[in-house]
Amino acid sequence: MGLQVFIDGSFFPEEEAKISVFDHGLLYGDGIFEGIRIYNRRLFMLEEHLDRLYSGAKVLKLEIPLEREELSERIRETARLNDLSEGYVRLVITRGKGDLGLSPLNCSNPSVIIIVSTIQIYPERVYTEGLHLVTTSTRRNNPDSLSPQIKSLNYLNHILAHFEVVQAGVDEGLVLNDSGYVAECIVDNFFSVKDGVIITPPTNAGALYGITRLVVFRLAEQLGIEIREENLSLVECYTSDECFLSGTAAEIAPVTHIDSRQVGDGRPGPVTKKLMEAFGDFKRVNGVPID
Ligand code: PXG
Repeated sequence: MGLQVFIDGSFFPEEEAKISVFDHGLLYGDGIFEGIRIYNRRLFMLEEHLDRLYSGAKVLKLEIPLEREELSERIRETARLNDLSEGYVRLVITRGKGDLGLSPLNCSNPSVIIIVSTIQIYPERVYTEGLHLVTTSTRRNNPDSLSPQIKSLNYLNHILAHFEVVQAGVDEGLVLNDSGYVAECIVDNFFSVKDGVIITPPTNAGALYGITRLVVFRLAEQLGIEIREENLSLVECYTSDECFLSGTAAEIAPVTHIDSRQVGDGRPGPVTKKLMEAFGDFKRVNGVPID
């Protein structure tokens, strides 16, 4: 049996899982999403993902048609049905079907889509050897235009940055904000380590309030490693002792080269390795069981 996709209360086989061409998610990118991991038959950090989803919906005046408890139950049901012990949940809320004008007021029924599959965005080797980054000329959205805190269905900013990564022949991009400070990576949060202290850009510098970033804060605290939110310049990144990134798809991954400069000794650093190990343990036992 192929994948079973949840759309608005029913399950459909992957090939038959379709939405209207009049859905404003398609026509205008009007909607939001979450990417959630399943580890060991548990939905990792589910509550935190739902917090972010419902906050984004509130900003966009998007009425999620399911109460939080019911949505949570539907996600568990979809995960069970697809029987993946290790997997990835893509939860999408679109504005729903409307007419060809952009007004969301014409869309009376937002859609809920739940896809459960797998995801791997980097090859295995980067976890032992480290990622090479390039600073992209595409900058993070200015919060005055579209808050980077909203995980919207419009990722064109990130897609343009991704083209630059491909052109440079590297693994990932470092994205700056309008002030020239590091915001984050394209779909990950970014961290620098200097003299044993972890520094990461504050969310008001254009970093998404990442759920894995939150886990990094918790693990650092448990491990007794100081972690601070501060603006990071490129010079500070180049001269870090070590760097790493975090994200639902990436987990925690070492960064060893930025713009053709070697970070530290060019190998994954000790703080990064400690966090990766702690994350490996943490993810096995935390999360909402799908059964
Ligand atoms: N910044 C941005 C812009 C992101 O989109 C993160 C940081 C990391 O946040 P989390 O909460 O995941 O730790 C993201 C996450 C996908 C995909 O399918 C994208 C993300 C996560 C999972 C899958 O491209 N973005």
